[in-house]
Order: sequence, then structure tokens, then C-alpha cells
Amino acid sequence: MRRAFITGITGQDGSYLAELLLGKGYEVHGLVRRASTLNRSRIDHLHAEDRLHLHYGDLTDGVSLVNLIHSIAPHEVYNLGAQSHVKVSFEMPEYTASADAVGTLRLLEAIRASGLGCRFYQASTSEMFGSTPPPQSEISAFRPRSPYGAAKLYSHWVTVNYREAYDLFAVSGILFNHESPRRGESFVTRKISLGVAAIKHGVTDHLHLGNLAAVRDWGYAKEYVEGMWQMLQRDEPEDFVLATGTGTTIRQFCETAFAHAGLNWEDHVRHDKQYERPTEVDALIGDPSRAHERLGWTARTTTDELARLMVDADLEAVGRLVRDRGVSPNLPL
Ligand code: NAP
Ligand code: F7E
Repeated sequence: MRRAFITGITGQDGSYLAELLLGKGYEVHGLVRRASTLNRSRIDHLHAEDRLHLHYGDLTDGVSLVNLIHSIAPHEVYNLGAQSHVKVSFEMPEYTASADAVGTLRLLEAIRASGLGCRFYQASTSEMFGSTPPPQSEISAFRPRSPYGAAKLYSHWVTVNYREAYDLFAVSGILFNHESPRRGESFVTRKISLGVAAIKHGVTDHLHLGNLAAVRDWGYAKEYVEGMWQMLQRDEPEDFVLATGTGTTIRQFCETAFAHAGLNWEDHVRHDKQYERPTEVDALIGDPSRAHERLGWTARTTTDELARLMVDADLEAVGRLVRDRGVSPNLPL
């Protein structure tokens, strides 16, 4: 039986990847962080699975990583764990560097020292392109515009370096934004879909957002984890961009999401400077041709379809909360 180790298993992508790998017959091991409350809502539905094993650890704690790689002896390691919020990285730059940059080094060192020859996937990001104009591909210049982007760029290059220096099967998936009903509530797409649902159910009548002009390439997370797995099944390690190839502004995303619930976004969205960043990434639109040609991977869900499926999921979830509790839920808007 193939064994996979996933850091970030409690996150959006980790939960979809765990489902995918369990479905393929893998034994799945996940790294979880100790917290005063359990934070496993995205993988609760997998609990009965006897091939799923969770282990305490942290990307900032090298010893835990060394011990886990040794005891699990995985065939594949997916490094999805990270402080993944760009705005938060300006507020916690040092922690972001420790988890998102040095954390990758710690994990690669644990793999190298184990001599097990595990295959390694690094969750790299379009944020590494920063101010490089679109379309961005595997050969575009990296010009990150945040502590998050800079930390992820370190991880990208150290992954490439460990591949070249130690002949590890280590790949970097450069993924453009991907979302889902499991997206964290403070990322803009989920904030909008939750906001639409809260407004439609009468919980509030407005939503505060920052810069509406930025362009992002938004795809459906469930499809992107398939690409991660495909990257580790090839004969030779290679880095790939995963994206839809289409750019959409935050304003357009709002328009589609509000219209799907029969609302006019301009009646409800208010500007709030606190959600702007010290430096913004203006436009990210990926060129996924290499993934299409060499992996046979293509994003199937368009950004408009994604906006509608997220709104539908939140209309249902917020409706349930309002019905069951009989009071306004405390939504993080
Ligand atoms: P997410 O929902 O924010 O999940 C992040 C995961 O990392 C969570 O499981 C979190 O654990 C864990 N984590 C955070 N700090 C950690 C630490 N110090 N040690 C161990 N685990 C830690 O992120 P996502 O959207 O699934 O993204 C997955 C990965 O892809 C991330 O590395 C992200 O930076 C990268 N990425 C995401 C996108 C995107 O659009 N979603 C695009 C490109 C790259 P807790 O649950 O305990 O907080
Ligand atoms: O912002 C603007 C904001 O936080 C998108 C992470 O998964 O994707 C994600 O990073 C855009 C930015 O995602 C609000 O200024 C406006 O231009 O949803 P976001 P992100 O920064 O693109 C990349 C690929 C990753 O790798 C990251 O891990 O939306 N925006 N108003 C806002 N953003 C937020 N969060 N909140 C607002 O109110």
C-alpha cells in the first residue's frame, strides 16, 4: 500500500488531497498542530477511515518532522502546510518565513537525511510572480510583493536545489488561486460568498472589502489537488503552473456572486482601507499550457461557475445556521 504524508491536511487543499489519496487506496498520514480547540472540521468526515492517521507536529519544529518521516516512511510527501494569508504575512513576517520558508527546508532535510527517497511536492504559488505582468508561466521572472511571496520563493528554489544537489524527486507546483466552499473565511472569494449568503438571509446588509481592481485567476481547489498528485507520478520531476488561464477582477467576482442570489453588489459592498496591503499584486493570470501538454491536466470549472457554487454552498450553510440557532450567526465578515 502506498503511504503519503501531508502537511496542512486540515486546510482547504489538504482535505481535498486526503480524500483523493484515500480514494486511490493510499494510507494517508497528516500533520496536525496542537491547539486549545480541535480544528479539523474539513476532515471530520474522513474520521472513520482506518487508513487515515494524524500526528502532532509543526513545520517550525524540525525534530517533529525528522521523527515523523522516520516513523511513517512515506512514499510521497505533500508540503501544503503554511501561513497562507498574504495580508497576515505583513503582520507576522518572521513567523511566515519560519513556517513557509525554513519549514520547507526542515522537511527536505528530514527527507534527505532519512535516505528513504520519498517523492516531494512543494505548494508553490503565483504570488512568487508578484509584479511580473501576466500571463505568467514556469519561465516567467519571480518578483514577490509580500513576505509570504518571498518566503514561498525561498521554498521554491530550495526544492529545485534539493532536486539538483541530492537527486531527490522534488517538484514545485506553482498554483494560481484556487477556491472552494472549504476556502478559509478571510480570503476574498469566501468572504464574498459568505457575505452574499449573510445578506440574503438578513443577517447583515453590507460587506467590507479592500482593493476591488486586482485581477486573479481563480479555479476550483478540488481539481488542483489532482494536478499535485499527477506531478508526483511522472518519470522525471518537473515544475508546473496550474491555473485556468483566465483573469477576473474582485469587482467582477462580486458582480457574479451577488447576481446569483438576485442582489446588486453595489448596494452592499463598502470600501475599507484595512483590507488593503502595503504592496499589492495587481494581476495574476497563469499560462497552464505545460500542465495541459505534459500532465493532461486542465481546470474544468470556470471562475463564474466557481463563484456560483460557492454562493450556493454558503446560502445553504448560513440558512441552516439561522434555522437551527434561531438567531443571527456570528459570521467573520
Ligand atoms: P490553508 O487552508 O490556509 O491551509 C494551511 C494549512 O497549513 C492548515 O492545515 C494549517 O493548519 C497548516 N499550517 C499552518 N501553519 C503551520 C505550521 N507552522 N506547521 C504545520 N502546519 C501549518 O491553505 P490552502 O489554501 O489549503 O493552501 C495549501 C498550500 O498551498 C499552502 O501552502 C498555500 O500557501 C499554498 N497555496 C495556496 C493557494 C490557494 O489559492 N489556495 C495557491 C497557491 C499556493 P491549521 O489548520 O492548524 O491552521
Ligand atoms: O486576496 C483583494 C486582495 O486574500 C485576493 C492565498 O491562497 O492566493 C491567495 O492569496 C485579492 C487581493 O488571496 C479583500 O487585495 C480585496 O488582491 O483572497 P486573497 P491572495 O492574496 O491572492 C495565492 C495564490 C496564495 O498562494 C495565497 O496563499 O483580493 N481583496 N478585498 C481582499 N482580500 C482579502 N483577503 N480580504 C478583503 O477584504
